[in-house]
Amino acid sequence: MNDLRGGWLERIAEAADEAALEELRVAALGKKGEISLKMRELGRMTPEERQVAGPALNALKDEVNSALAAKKAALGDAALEERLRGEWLDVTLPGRHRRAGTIHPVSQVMEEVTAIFADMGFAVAEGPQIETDWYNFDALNIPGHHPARAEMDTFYTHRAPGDNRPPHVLRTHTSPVQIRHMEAHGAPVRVIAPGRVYRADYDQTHTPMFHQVEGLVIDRDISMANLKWVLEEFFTAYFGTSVKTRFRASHFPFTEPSAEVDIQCSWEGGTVKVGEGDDWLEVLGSGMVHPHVLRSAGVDPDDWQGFAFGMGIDRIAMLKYGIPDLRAFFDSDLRWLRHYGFAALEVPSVHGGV
Ligand code: 2NL
Repeated sequence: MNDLRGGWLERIAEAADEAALEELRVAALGKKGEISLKMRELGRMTPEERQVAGPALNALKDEVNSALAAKKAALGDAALEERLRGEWLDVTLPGRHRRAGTIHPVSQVMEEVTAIFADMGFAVAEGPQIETDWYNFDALNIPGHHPARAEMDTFYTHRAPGDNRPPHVLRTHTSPVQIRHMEAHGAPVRVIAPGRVYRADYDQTHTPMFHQVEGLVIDRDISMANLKWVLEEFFTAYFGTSVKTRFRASHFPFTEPSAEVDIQCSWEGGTVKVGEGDDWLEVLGSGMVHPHVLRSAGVDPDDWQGFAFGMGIDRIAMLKYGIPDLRAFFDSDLRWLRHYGFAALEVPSVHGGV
């Protein structure tokens, strides 16, 4: 009896998993299990023998049953323990950082400028970046010998020998967009033309690709007074309520008369602040559209007149957001944008010279 007991308890203690334990249960206490068969033998014993063997077998059966139950619980605990070790999760770890993209300052300023002119009733016109030299120069009253047309300043597309199509250029301003607009829709006109333009120039204040917004208003009696109001309204909205502007006589082939616009600024320690001080910074060219230009675009200058203006987006972005080197716009990256914290900075500044 003792061998029987020791044997089963030992095997139960050594069972590797629940399946092995179940096999042991069947082998010991199942219908044909060893202990069950022993209990069946009780019937063939004498009453005296049975009085000894009966309680002993019952006790053994109880003991084996509780050993099985205890081992089963232990195996279950061990399995849970094992799973918990594998599925361990450190909820105190910091989250995974996702870097957010930002709108490029030039794009943002384009949107700001567009929104301000939209409030004044201007529509947005768009056109090709590769233009014929007619739309880019001739229609704008820029003669063939003008220095701007020289290959030094303008990117010309390649022409194979014998290809006699008119020369094409990367547009040097967005004026051709407005010529096309006048040609397609006639007068009256109230549009702006924002977009990329190209000039063969590269230093701290010039990049070969930059951004411009031009504006054009044509109607029966549009005057310089309307031009002045629209531009003052624009600068007030863009830079803040108190920026002073100054109109200075100038010359462009496509406008007559012509004026350049300066905004009030101060220079201190090599940085410029817009809207204070006694200095002036040139930001825009403008004038009354030359009759030759209107005629080139199919608009009769005896019936219609108007104003046009052009300004550099990159320049006004630098002024508002304090970016010292124009090249940083185009050959830099997010680290640079973040450095300038691309939200409006308190102190707009550019490099020491303009
Ligand atoms: C500048 C000067 C200017 C214009 C652009 C223009 C367009 C048409 C007709 C007449 Cl369709 N003029 N545009 C006029 C005056 C000046 O730009 O310094 N821009 C940065």
